Amino acid sequence: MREMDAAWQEWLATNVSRGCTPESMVEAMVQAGFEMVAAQELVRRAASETGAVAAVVASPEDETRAYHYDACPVADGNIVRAHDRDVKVRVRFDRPQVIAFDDVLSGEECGELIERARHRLKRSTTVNPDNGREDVIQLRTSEGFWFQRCEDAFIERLDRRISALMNWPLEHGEGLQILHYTQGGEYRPHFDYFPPGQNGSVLHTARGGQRVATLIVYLSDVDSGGETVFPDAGLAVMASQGGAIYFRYMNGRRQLDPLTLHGGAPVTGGEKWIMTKWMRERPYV
Ligand code: PD2
Ligand code: ZN
Repeated sequence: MREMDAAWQEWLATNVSRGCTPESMVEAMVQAGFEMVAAQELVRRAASETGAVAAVVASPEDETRAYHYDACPVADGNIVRAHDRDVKVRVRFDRPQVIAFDDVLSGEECGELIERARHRLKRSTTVNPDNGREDVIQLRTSEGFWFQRCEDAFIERLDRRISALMNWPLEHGEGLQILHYTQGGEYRPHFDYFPPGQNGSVLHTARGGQRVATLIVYLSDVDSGGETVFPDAGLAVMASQGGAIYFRYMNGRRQLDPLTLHGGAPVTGGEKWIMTKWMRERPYV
């Protein structure tokens, strides 16, 4: 494990004064062989020594403390105006922060997304925690297709609507992903954030930082099964065409909420189509 020396001290001081983000410095140090917790503490100290704002780096105490539920960015109210559409709020859940919506997409929009993706699907992957590679595994049995952010006028309209609904900048969003599950298809419980301290996460957070929130839009009804489940919160949300579920797992202190463990239950009748949007803490470019 790498140790602090004069060269790293100077590197830290220079980068803090240049205005580098704490996150990017921690990432570079982890890649160079520092332990995550040690790197966070060293960056925090360097930032406070030079008078920079240190609060943006979670201190080790913050990491071990219970998750702090700060204000959710999604607008209050029964209806949220999202760019070009009024979206109905069905359920708000505080711990974890989960919101279920109706009418995020019209039936025609759902149909168009399915038809555009249907012939371009590839078996879904998950991030290997050790090396960051994308592996095909039995825990995730769906097929997917990615649209580039704002790749044409139709996709741009949806990207803008979703960014407005999540109240998070468009540029911080990954592309829209379409997922298709056939009978028996499932996604076993997992976190959408990249677990800190795993080598594989370093690669995936280098672009845009950590994921902060997810929106899953249901493009189809499902005859039976296929609900999105939060096993530690005792919550299940049924798929309903055009509806969506939002959940937020990173707060302003950069803590991550373990109660957002979630999965896609096995589809036991019919098929399931969804679309996901993952938002990052910084621009995803
Ligand atoms: O298909 C789902 O309901 C589901 C559940 C949990 C999808 C994802 N996670 C995902 O794509 O991350
Ligand atoms: Zn997920």
